[in-house]
Amino acid sequence: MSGDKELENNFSGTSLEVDGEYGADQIQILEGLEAVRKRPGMYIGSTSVRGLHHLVYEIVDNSVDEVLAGYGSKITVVIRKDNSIRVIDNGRGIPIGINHKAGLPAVEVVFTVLHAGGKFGGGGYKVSGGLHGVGASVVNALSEWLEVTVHSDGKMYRQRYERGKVMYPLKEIGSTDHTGTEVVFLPDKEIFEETVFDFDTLRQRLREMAFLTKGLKIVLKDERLEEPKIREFHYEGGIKEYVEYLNRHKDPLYPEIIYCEGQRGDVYVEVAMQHNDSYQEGTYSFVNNITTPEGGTHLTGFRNALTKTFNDYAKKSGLLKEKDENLTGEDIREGLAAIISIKISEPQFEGQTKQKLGNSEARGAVESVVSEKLTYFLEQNPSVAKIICDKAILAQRARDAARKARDLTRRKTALDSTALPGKLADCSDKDPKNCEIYIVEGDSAGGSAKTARNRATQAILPLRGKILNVEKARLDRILTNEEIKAMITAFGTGIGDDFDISKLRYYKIVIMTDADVDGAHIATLMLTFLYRFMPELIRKGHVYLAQPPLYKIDRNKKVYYAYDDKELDQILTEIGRDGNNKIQRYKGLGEMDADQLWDTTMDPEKRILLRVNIDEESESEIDLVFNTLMGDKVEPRREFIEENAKYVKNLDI
Ligand code: TSJ
Repeated sequence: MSGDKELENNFSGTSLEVDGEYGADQIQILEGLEAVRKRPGMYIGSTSVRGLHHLVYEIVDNSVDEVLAGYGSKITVVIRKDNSIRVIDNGRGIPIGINHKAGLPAVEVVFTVLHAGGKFGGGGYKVSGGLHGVGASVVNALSEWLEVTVHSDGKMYRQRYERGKVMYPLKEIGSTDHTGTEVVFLPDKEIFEETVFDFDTLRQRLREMAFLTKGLKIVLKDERLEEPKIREFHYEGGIKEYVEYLNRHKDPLYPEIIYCEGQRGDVYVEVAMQHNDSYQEGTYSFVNNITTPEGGTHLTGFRNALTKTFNDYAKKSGLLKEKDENLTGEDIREGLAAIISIKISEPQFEGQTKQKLGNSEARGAVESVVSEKLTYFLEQNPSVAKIICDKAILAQRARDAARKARDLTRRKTALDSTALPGKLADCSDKDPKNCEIYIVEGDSAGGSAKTARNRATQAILPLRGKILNVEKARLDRILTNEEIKAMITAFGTGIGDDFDISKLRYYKIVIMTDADVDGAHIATLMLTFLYRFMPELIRKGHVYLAQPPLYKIDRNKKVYYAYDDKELDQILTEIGRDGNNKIQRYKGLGEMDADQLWDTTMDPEKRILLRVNIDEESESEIDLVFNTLMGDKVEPRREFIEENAKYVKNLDI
C-alpha cells in the first residue's frame, strides 16, 4: 500500500487526469472539497433536513450501482444512536489499488476528489449519475467524520476523514472472509440546519429503491430506539410488485400486471401497469432510479405507445368501429396504475427543478418497447384487452357527457352570475377576505347554523346526507351531482382547467360535520372532492374543519363544553365529580340549538378551526391516503380517519 502522502491538490480546484485499469480512469476532477463546504447547496440542493437525507441516498446509490453492475445483493442502512449513518453492501468493495495519475488508492480518490457525472465504473448505468449524483466526496466534505472499510482479497482496509481531510493513509486492519464496502459518516453540524434523521423518510425512499431494483434486499435499522426498529425491502418482482403495491387498497380490473421490458440502443426500458376500478391515473416515472415528477420524454413515449397500441387493437378487434372516434390517451389511462423506469447512461434533466427528462432517444425507446410488448400482450390476453378497451370506451362516452354538463354550468354562470344555489344563505359583505362559508352536514344543522351565524360575514351551505365519493364516480356524474354543483357555484372559482382562485368568494371554507365517525367520513368525502378538483384551495390554506364539542356539562347553571374525552376528564377533575353535573353527549350538530352552535363552533372569538394542508413533499403518499380512505374497504378507511390529524394543523382563531 502506498497511499502515504496527502493529496496535495485536494482543495486546489485544479483538474487532474486520472487513469487506471479498474475504471477510475474516467473520473473527472472539477474542484476541491473546500468548494463543497463553502456552497453546500450547490451540490446537495439545500442544507435543510432534505439535504441531510440526500447524503444517505448519495452513499446508497453507489451500492445500488454495484448491484446493477451485477455484484452484491444486499444493502444495510443503519441510523445509529448519535445520528451517524452506516451503509454496508456485499459487492466487490471499492478498489483499493493505486490510481496511476493520482498516485493514490482508488478508494481515497473516490472520497477526496470531486468528480462530476462519474462514469468511473465503466459500462452499466450509474444511478448516481442523475439528479443528486454528486458523489461520495461531497458526503465526505459535509461530514464531521467519515470512515470507509473495504473488504476485498481476504483483507480489510480502512481510512478515516474529518471534514473531508484524510486522517491517515489507507491501512490494512485485518482479514475477512467476504467482500463488500462499509461507510459510516456523521453529518456536520456546522453545515446542516438539522442533523436528526427521519426514519419514515428513509424508509419511503429505500422501499422505492428496492422496488426499482428487483431482487435487491435493503435493510433499514434504527438503533436510536430502546428496541431497534428494522424494516426489510425485497421485491423479486421489482416494479411489477410496485404496481401491486399502488393498487393494494383498490380493486384491479384484471389479475395480470402488464409488464414490458426491453433495450433500445443505450436505453433500458421497464414498464409495469394494471388498471383499477377508480377513475384516477397514477403513473410514476423514474430515470436511473430517480423520480421524475415532471415526466419528460420517457413518459411521452409511454403515453404515445399506449394510445396508439390500444386504438390499433380496438379497431382491429372490432371493439371500436371504423366510424367511431379514436380513444384519447386519457380514456385509456383512466384508473391506470403504472411505473415507468428507464436506465440511460447520460440522462439530461431539464426544467426549473431539473426533474424532467430531456433525452429525445428515450421517447423512441420507450415507445418502441411498450408498443411491441403491449401488442403482444393484448393478442395473448384478449379477455384483459377487452376489459381495458371497454373501460376506455365508457370513459370516452363519459367524457362527452361531462363536456356537455360543463358547457351547461358555464352557460348558466355566463347568463346569470348571481345564479347561486337555492340552499345557500349568503353573507352580505362582498369582500371575500372577510367572508367565510360553512358547509354543513344535514338540513337541520344547516337551519341552526343559519340562525346562529353572523349574517355579514358567514354564509351557510347545507348539504344533504353523504356527498358523492368522487373517487368512485365518473366526471359526468360528479358534475351533475346537486351537492357538488352547489359547492362549485357558491365558491365561484370553477374547477379543473377553468379554476381561477381570484374568483374565490370566501377566504375561509369551513367544513362542519358531526363529531363522530360518519361526520369524519363526510368531511373526508368533501376534502377528497376539494383535493381532486380544487387542490389550490387547500394549498393556499383556505380550507378548514370546524370542531364541534363532543360533550356539554351543566353544573349549577354554568355550562362547559368538552371537545374530546380527555378534555371532559379534565373539566370534571376541575369542577368536581359529584351528582351536580349533567353531562350530555352530542350525537350530532342537530342537537345543539343556535346559541350553543354559535358559542362552541362558529364564534370567531372562541371557536377552534383546523386548517387542512397538504405536505408537498409527500403529495403522492397523500394521494394514496385519500384513496385508501375513500375505497370500499372498511379497514383502510378506519386507518384514514385515525391518521386524519396528520394532515390537519391546529390553528386557534
Ligand atoms: F462511494 C461510496 F463511498 F459512496 C460507496 C461506494 C459507499 C458504499 C456503501 C458502497 C460503495 C461501493 C462501491 N460499493 N461497491 C462499489 N464498487 C466499486 O466501487 C467498484 C468495484 C469494483 C470495480 C471493478 O471494476 O473491479 C469497480 C468499481 C466502481
